[in-house]
Formats: sequence, structure tokens, C-alpha cells
Amino acid sequence: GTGGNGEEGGDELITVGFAQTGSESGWRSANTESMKEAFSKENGFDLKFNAADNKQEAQIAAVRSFINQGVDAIVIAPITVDGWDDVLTEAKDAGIPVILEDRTVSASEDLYASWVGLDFEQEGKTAGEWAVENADGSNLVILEGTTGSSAALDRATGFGAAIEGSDITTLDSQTGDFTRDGGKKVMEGFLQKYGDDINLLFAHNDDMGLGALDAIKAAGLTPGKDITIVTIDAVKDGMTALANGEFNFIVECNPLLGEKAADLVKAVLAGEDVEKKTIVPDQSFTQEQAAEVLDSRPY
Ligand code: GYE
Repeated sequence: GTGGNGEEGGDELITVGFAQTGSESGWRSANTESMKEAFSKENGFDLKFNAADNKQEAQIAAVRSFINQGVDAIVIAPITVDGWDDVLTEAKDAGIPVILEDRTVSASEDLYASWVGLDFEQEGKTAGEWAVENADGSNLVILEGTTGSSAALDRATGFGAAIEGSDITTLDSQTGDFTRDGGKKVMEGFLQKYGDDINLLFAHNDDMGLGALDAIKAAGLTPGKDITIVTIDAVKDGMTALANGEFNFIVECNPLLGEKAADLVKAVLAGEDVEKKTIVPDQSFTQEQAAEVLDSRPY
């Protein structure tokens, strides 16, 4: 309006609905923060944020509500790979482009404009290769991420391929839902069942590994010594445990995807051709490397 509302470019803000998984982990907090920062008013966005508490139906309902509100674009961090065809088709029919961030879906590529995320299979492979090199002959238990999520499925695939043919014996593998609490409870069960036969733990994320530390200590065992621990994410608390010698190896998973996602939304709305897939590179850390970089980690 001519009177002005004091809000610079207020009329031209791009309305974006972001359907986040929930708030299950340190990685997720860092990802949410990165998204909120990138989709800020200063950057030209009006962000509608929803976190679905890791419930697929709630996340689909949030996307449907964004469609009904007529947002300009929708960003989804899909909890599970399956179940997206209907609502993505509804978005497409409504002419609302969808950008995926973080995890992938099994739905046809025609149903979304672009995806930015990580190579979860490679993360699992890197973790598995380290385990074979440094803990061959061990008895392994695995804390899996959320069942049906691409992060859990692909990490399991990569890790499994890397340890195939080694002398690592998998005693058990169960989901801890990517949470500290889940990791703690499942690890307690593993320790009750297998006792000190367990000498290797692979957790699909830092938080489950951190929860498992409590269970391991309560069982009178020393994490990082009696049980070698490999995790994925490299968030602050995980890196602290690694630098302290309680974890043995972490494969990084970069949560700072906001800027790239915001660029993709702008490009797609401007009618530009964009890459269907953007993979953000990850590194990995030993205990020594964690101690060196700990202070400079941004999350
Ligand atoms: O590793 C885990 C989070 O999808 C990459 O989800 C993400 C995973 C991450 O809960 O901590």
C-alpha cells in the first residue's frame, strides 16, 4: 500500500511452508535453525513452520494444510520414504512446487522440483569401513534410526555392504528412533541380553549413541574401551563424547542445508532449471581430530 507498513518489500515476501520431521536430535535442532535463518523475512520469506513429532500422518496433514493455505512453495524433510504420492500429487495439481531437504522419498521425481541432502549410504559405508579396519572380529549391536526413513535405510545398506565378508558378527539391530531416550532403552535391552559379549556399537546418529552411553556406564562398562562406538552426525555433544574418548569414530552429516534450500525455492519460483539432486559433502572424525576441531564447530 502507499502508506507503507514499515516492512521492507513486505508485499513481495515468498510464503513457504516447511514440514519438519520433529525435534528428535541435535542434528534436527541445527537443521531447523539453519532453515529458519535462511527462510527469514530479511531474506524475503514468510515461513510457516511445522514440526510433526516424527509422525508421518501429522507431517502429511501439515503439507495438506500448506496447500490449502495457498503457500508459494513447500519444503519437506520427509520422515519416511513411502507414502508421499497422494499429497505430492495434490501439491502439483495446485501448482505449488515442492523442494525436499535432508531425506528422500520413493515417490516419482516428477512430483517434486528438487532435493538437497546427504549421501546416507556413503555415511554408512564410511562408518562400516572404519569398523572393519579398527574393530574386526567384534560382536556388534546396531541402533537404527527411524524405521522407514531414508537416513536409516541407506545407512544400514552402506554399513552392511562395508562389513560384509569381515569377521564382525552382528548380534542385534533395532530402532532407537534417532532419539537419546530410544538409544538408551534399546541399549539397555541389548546389554541385558548379550552382556559383555558386545564390544562394538554402531548408532545411526550421535543422539542414540549418547543415550547408549548411560546404559553402558550403568552396566559397569567403559564406553570407547570395552565397547567401541561409531556414530553419525558430528553434532556438538557427539563430538564432545568423541574428544573425551567415549566415542571412537563419527561420520559427519551436515545439517546446514537452509541456504541451499532457500536458493532452490527462489530459483524454482523464478522458473529456472535446477538440479534434481544436490548432495552436500560430509567428512569424518577420529578422537584426535574431534579434539582439534571441537571449539570451532558451529553446531
Ligand atoms: O542423522 C538424525 C536426525 O535425517 C540426516 O535425522 C537426518 C537424521 C540425522 O534425527 O540425527
